[in-house]
This record gives sequence, structure tokens and C-alpha cells, in this order.
Amino acid sequence: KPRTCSSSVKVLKSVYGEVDVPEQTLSQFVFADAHKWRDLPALTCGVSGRSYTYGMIQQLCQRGAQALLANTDLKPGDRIGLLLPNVPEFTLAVHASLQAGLVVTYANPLFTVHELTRQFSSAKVRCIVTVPQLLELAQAVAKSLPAYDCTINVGGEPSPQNKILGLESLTSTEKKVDLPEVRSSDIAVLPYSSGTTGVPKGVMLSHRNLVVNIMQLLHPQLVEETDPLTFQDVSLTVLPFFHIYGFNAILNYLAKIGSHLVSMPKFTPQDYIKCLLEYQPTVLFVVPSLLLFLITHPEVTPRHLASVNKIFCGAAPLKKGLIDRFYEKIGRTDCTITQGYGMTETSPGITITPYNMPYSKSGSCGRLLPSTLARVIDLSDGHVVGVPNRPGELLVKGPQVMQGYLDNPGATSDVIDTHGWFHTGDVVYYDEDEYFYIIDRTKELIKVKGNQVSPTELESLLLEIPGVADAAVVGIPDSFAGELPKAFIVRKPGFDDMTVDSVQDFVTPKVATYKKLAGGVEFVEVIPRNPSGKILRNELKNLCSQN
Ligand code: 4UU
Repeated sequence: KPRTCSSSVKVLKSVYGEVDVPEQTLSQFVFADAHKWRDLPALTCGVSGRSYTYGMIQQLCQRGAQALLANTDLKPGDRIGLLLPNVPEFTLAVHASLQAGLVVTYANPLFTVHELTRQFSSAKVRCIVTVPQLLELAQAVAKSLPAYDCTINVGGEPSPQNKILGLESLTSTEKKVDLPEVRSSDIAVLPYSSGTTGVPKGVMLSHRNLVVNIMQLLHPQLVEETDPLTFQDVSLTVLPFFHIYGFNAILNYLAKIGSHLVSMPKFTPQDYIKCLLEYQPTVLFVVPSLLLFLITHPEVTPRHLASVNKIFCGAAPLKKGLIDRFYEKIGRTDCTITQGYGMTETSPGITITPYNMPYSKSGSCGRLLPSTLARVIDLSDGHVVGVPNRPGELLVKGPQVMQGYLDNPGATSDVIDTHGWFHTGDVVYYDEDEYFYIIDRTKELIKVKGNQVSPTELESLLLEIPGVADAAVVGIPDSFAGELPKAFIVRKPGFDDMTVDSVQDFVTPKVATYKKLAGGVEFVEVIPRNPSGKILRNELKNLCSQN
């Protein structure tokens, strides 16, 4: 450490060349053309029908930004935490905050007090934006945040004595406040990711990082090859805005092109099916588990999907078999399935599939986005592989790579080496035409339906159980969720009566639902570790596949 690799060897460059990047903040960039679709719907809540036009969003964001500076003690540079489900107001909270010069961190509203407190205290959050249903949770978290200022209740009542402000009253009038100058190099958001190891860390993404990644998707040649979305498309998503995919590749990207996004605060098969019929979306944003739902759910018929002509999938491996089954289900092939690959640390896009990708490459996650460089290094000796079809760890370089982990230079230098290469922790190979295939991970991350689960986080929780001497968590394959967390536990002498149920009962209330040990709990004699104490996770995974 810091990791490095020789710089004399083959580097893959994007076939699309470079992008020019405007020196704009995220809000300036995203709403630059909004006047063109001022009276068209931007965001609609598919369940309640609540809807905002582009004109309304722009006005409310500006008023919101002014009010944040006029009615609170928040100063530019302060951090604001979003604890919101997928509601249209998510955009208002984000862009009002950014225009006020604040830095935004967003969290999963399913998080427990414990999980939220960890993230929001790490990010030094001074204000939480939430909805009435989560107000109590937000206030419980706020109690342990030093220098906390106020809570903003979206769609709810203000309560001045508790320093709770209402979004609606804040944005009802214009205030005479000058908005600060924000530079494109300033940090815009702090999403949390466990990266290659350890617990979730704040990922510092600048305005420029986020703008660049949308520009990369809008590169003229790439747009031509990906069957572009336009302002006439209607997209349906249930994917979280509090994850980088929903945040930048869906919410901001669609706002940039003036598209109409129908979102859902929570997934239920009935609501999703209802939205398909009611809004007739032309585009669906999915993760593989949601595509599997569309394929297998008996109540989803070709008629429900008749309006859809584009599907965008990312965040977890999309196997060729699933693509074939989807086309079989809808009985036509004139619906493009685009796959994107990337990470929180890369804003998120790294590769994308063109719509004319040969069938033989089905399952590939596509080619490098413009202005993106890649190298694949051998897993055992770290040398650059330099030839097609040989697996290794993917390293990337590009303007979408994060500025580092918040307050954590050690973790940053673990993933960004001295030559500026970002080590993804994904095992990949590329073919003769420079199409990439993700085949495995070297990092500890577990992905449950596209959501990040950090094994370290669950292991530290397990070690809090009296009687647990050692613990390890690995992801085991699951046909629906992709992977599920499974725990291996060594009991202390005298604790032989510890049961699987008692472990589950301890963990379940302390974690968001998708982090539960749904892959099971197994008691073992010893956790296999290497001489430096690192858990040999593959040995545990192999143990599972033998059972
Ligand atoms: C196999 O999941 C993401 C980002 C998703 C995304 C969505 C739309 C990327 C590009 C895009 O256009 O971020 P994280 O940080 O939650 O998880 C990152 C990890 C990767 O390192 C990889 O292991 O998620 C996995 N991953 C994928 N794996 C992400 N996309 C893919 C994919 N195939 N297409």
C-alpha cells in the first residue's frame, strides 16, 4: 500500500473517444434545457398521482434553496441528509440543497436508527429532510447528531418548537436571498458504499463527476448506438433514488433530457402492474430481480408490457438466459435491453451496451463510456493481462471517478493507486471487440437485488452477541435476489445452546430488511483465515456449494 502497477502496458480506451464537459453545477446542467419542456410533466408518483412539471420543479428548487439559507442556520458547505422514499419531492430536496451550496447525503428509508446514525454522523449531517411517516425515526437519529439544526418535513406539518419546518411553507414564497456560487469541483453528494472492504464510507462525488457521467451517456455516437431516450418517453421506476443508479442514471439523466419519470415509493406487484397499465411507460429501469419478476409473475402479461420498447438494467449481473426469457415472455424482440455497469464510486457508469450489440455477446455489460480508460490485471501477480478473454481485476480511469472516501485517505489509497487507476474489485474480461463481461468480485461486497450489503457490517454486529467467538458473512447465490447474506459463527465454549433463531432474532431488528441473514446461519468450528487474519471467503462459499 498504496497499490500500484507498471504504467508501460496496454490501456484500453473507449471506442467513443472523449466528451467535452461544461463547467456547470449539477443543477445548472440538469435543468439547462428545462424551459423547452416547462409545462410537461417531469415527475409523477405512480401510486398517489402527485405530479410536477419541469416549470414547477425549477421554481420550487429555487425557492427551496433560498429558504434553506434564509430560514435555517445552514451555511454553504454544510451537509443535509435525505431520508425519503421514492417520492417526486426527492428531486426538490436534492436540487434545492445543491443550489444553496449544501452537500447532500441520502439514505435508505428502511434503515434502522443504528444504520442511519452511523451514516449521518459520519457525514456530519445538520438537517434531515423526511416525510411524516419517517419523522419519528429522523428525530431519533437527529438526537445523536452534534451541531444539528433542523428537520424538514415534506408533506407534513411544521413544528417550530421542535425545529421542524414544512417544505410546502418554505417554498410558498420567494425570498430575497442571494444563492452562493458553487463550483463544479465542489462536492455535491456523499452516497455511502462499502467499496472493496469494510463498512460503508462516504463517497465524495463532485458536481463535475455527476455531470460528466450524464455527458458520457449523451455522447453523440453513443446516443446513436444506444437507441436514445427523448422528452417524449415515459419511464417507470421503482429503483431507489437513494442509490447511485436511481440518483444519477435515472433521476438526473431523465431530467436532463426532459423525460417524464413515474416513480413508486415502494414495490408491490399490484402497484407495479397498475402503473404499467395506467402510465403506459415506454421505458423501464430495472435490476435483474425486477426483470425476473416481470418474466415470472403470472399477472404480468404481454399486454402489460405492450407500451415498453426500452429496458435499462444495471447494478447486478444480467445473464443471457434472462434476456432470452424476457423476449419469450413478451413474444417480440423489438424492445431493446440496455445493460449498464458501474459503481457508486464512478457516478456510476463505466460501460454500456449498444442496442445493435451482436446476439453472440448477449450478457456482456458493453463497452467503455467515452473518456474512460481501462486495464485488466492478473489476480495473482497484479500484472496487466493485456490480451482479450483473460480474466482479471478491472481498473478504470476517467472523469467520473470519485474524489475519494470522506475523511478516509487510507481507504481512498486502497482503491485509487499512485497512477490514478481506480481498482473496481470486479473480476472481468473483455473480448476482441472490447466488450466487457463481469464474472466475479474480489471485493467483499454482497449484492441483494442490486442493494449493497457489507459483510463487515454484519460481522461486527454478530460479534456483539454474547457467546460469539468469531463470525464471517458471505454472499450465497440466489436465483431471485442474486445473492443472500449467510453467516458462519464460531460459538464460545459454554454457548453450545446458541441457536440459529437466536442469532436471527438479534440481527433482524438491527438492520434494513434486505441485509437480513436470509441465506442462513451455520455454526462452525473455525473461520478460515489467511496468516494476516483476513477471512478466506471463497473457502466458505465453496463450503456452501458442497452442501
Ligand atoms: C454485474 O450498483 C451500482 C451501480 C449500478 C449502475 C447502474 C446503471 C451502474 C451503471 C449504470 O448505468 O453501484 P454499487 O456501488 O451499488 O455497486 C457496484 C457493484 C459493482 O462493482 C459490481 O460488482 O455492483 C456490481 N454491478 C454489476 N455487476 C454493477 N453493475 C453491474 C452489472 N453487472 N451490470
